[in-house]
Amino acid sequence: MTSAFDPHRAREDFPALQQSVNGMPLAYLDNAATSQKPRAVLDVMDAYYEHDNANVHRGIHELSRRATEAYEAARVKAARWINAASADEIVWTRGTTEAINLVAASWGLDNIGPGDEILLSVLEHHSNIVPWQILAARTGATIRYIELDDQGRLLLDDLPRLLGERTKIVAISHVSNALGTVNPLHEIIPAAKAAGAVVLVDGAQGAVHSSVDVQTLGADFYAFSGHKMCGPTGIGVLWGRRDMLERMSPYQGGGEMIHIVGRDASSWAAVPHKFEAGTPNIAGAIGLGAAIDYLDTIGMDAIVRHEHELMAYAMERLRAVPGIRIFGPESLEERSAVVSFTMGDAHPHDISTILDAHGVAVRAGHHCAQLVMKHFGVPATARASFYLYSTREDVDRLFAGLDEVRAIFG
Ligand code: C6P
Repeated sequence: MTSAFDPHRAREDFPALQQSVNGMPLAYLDNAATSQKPRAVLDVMDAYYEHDNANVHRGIHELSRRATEAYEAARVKAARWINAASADEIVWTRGTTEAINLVAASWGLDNIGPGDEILLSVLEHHSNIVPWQILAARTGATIRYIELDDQGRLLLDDLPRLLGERTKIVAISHVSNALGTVNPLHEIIPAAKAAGAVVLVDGAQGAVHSSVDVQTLGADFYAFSGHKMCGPTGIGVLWGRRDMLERMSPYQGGGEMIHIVGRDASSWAAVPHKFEAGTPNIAGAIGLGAAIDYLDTIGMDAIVRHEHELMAYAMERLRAVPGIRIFGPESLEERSAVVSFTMGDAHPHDISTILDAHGVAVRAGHHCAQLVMKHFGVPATARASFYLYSTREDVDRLFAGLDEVRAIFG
């Protein structure tokens, strides 16, 4: 299956990729923001609403039984996707952001106090900074940062100095969304663990482009979003080691997360339901399950190989563009399917607007990573990001658009 992978064939599975934008066939290169959805996912979600729509875990009737079965089957698929020991370790959330907020509010408020330290990196997305800042403000804890080198790689030599007995948690991204840097988790996690810290991995850009095995990774929490890996928006996963989840307080109170409710106090349902108050995103979970099935038919090995080849082609061409500044690691081995760049005096918003006129979609801005922009002394970059259905033709279209940027801005 993997050797026969053809991105042109895969594109046919994605209705949104069949359209023209501004009179040109769409070259969608904003996959780090969100991926397109294959027909298989759209069909499964339609079928759920057309035939099985009911609330889960609440009714004994046929539709509720079907909805519950499909919803819980998706949890098993999500567990398999990251090789979790059990589906009970999969907590459905709205996405990576909510998963991190859940840990900061629940584990954090129970375990962090004045003088404790939270270790982050300058590479982090705002979703893996701001929840910790809120926690630090509430508890009197201090936030420390792993700094970056001039290629946007973590300065790991500083780790022994940064990790100490006060470090209660290390919250680190698997892959940077702004630069594509793949962080060496195999070095960071053992060092954090040796210092006695809990480790959370922001896997929003990690679980999409690589096989994740949380049992060998050694972290305590891993968070990811369905919408970046062919699934719908509004659904994501917090994986937590079962013993951690069992010791944690609930995040929100409401229906579904309780065992018994009394007048003054209540007891909680078992994990993962303890963290899933209220009617969940049932169609979203089922859609993410279908996305995992779809990705399984292609195989992560094929996706990784394809993205690697495409990145090699894109980087070779990009490096030859006059006036371009490319951010992030030079080595493809340290980089995921993302390339951030600026061009001379052209503002990244202008680059994106010109590319859009050519039907090429890239993101421009700070990418919710303002600390990264500050490190490089720029307000924004343009960012092209690839996925399984991206092709060399997409890359060529990007270059044709950049030619025009050069023609306008010199
Ligand atoms: N990055 C991007 O364009 P949510 O929004 O909860 O699904 O994911 C948040 C998030 C957390 N961490 C990382 C590393 C991310 O890349 C993202 C989402 C998108 O780069 C939208 S800002």
